[in-house]
Amino acid sequence: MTIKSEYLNQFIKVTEVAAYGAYPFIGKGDKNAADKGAVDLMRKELNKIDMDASIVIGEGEMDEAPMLYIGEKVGTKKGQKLDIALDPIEGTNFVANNLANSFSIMAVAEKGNLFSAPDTYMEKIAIGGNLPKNLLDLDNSIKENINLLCEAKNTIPEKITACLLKRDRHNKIIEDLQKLKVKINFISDGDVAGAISVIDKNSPIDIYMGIGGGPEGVLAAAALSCLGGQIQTRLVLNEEEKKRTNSFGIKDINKKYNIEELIKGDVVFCATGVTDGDILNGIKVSEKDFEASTFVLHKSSNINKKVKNLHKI
Ligand code: VTB
Repeated sequence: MTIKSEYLNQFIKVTEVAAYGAYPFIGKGDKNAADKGAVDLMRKELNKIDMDASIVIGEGEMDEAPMLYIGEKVGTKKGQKLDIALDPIEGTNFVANNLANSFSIMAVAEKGNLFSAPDTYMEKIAIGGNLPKNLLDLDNSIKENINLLCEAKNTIPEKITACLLKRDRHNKIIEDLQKLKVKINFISDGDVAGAISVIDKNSPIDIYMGIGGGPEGVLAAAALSCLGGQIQTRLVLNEEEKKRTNSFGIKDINKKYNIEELIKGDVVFCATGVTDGDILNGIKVSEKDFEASTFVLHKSSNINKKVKNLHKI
């Protein structure tokens, strides 16, 4: 089974409307207000769609998120049974501070086909297409992984660019990469875009690594699975989270997940720019309408496009 292509424009509209919901909060210094602006409109739009869908990755668990919580049912309940992963605003700091590369993101799969990652940290390693399957492993040393990648790409570490979130927790990885003379491209936030950049022909990034959000890992995997990239992940839980693994439905907390275990079957991925960025323009508003730019992927129909849409306000 595949996701019916009639849904595509409706899903695109969901992230476009959500991005518009955050627009009034661009540069206003309040990331929670920006998030809420997006969540409110996103939920309304999702509930217009004839589908029987559940949120598997959303704003958090029911007791901490009033809307778009994990387990929430969305849609009219008529239509295909689907699972949804969403991040109404990926990069709330970027929106609050009017910085580039904030997106509203959603991935949709058929029921049961998305890994429901808890809202914890996740270790990730992602590489692009046309490389041997499961080439790298989180348990390898940085040196082993870089050498394997170099061998497969027929290049040398000096010519490899790695992308990482700039965080102190990555100091050891950074030190190892620097010893190997790998070029590092730091990002301050937004590791969905960071991980996807490994497959972008216009980006110099060869490998994405480090610890970011779990939900963001699954969203990145959704895009990479449409584009032929690879990602391996492992949850990183604190002591309190380890006690709650049952409620997360996770049996083995040390398990490494390859892309096929994060995303199965068909998938649709939509990301709409909120602020202007490297990949997409942000929301533009005129008197009567707003313009949104969206990156759209649909695995089974090989759709990989950027679209621009005008919506009436
Ligand atoms: C991560 C990353 C996200 O926020 O969740 C990060 O995956 C938060 O990390 O893409 P810290 O707790 O270290 O700040 C983002 O960068 C943006 O939501």
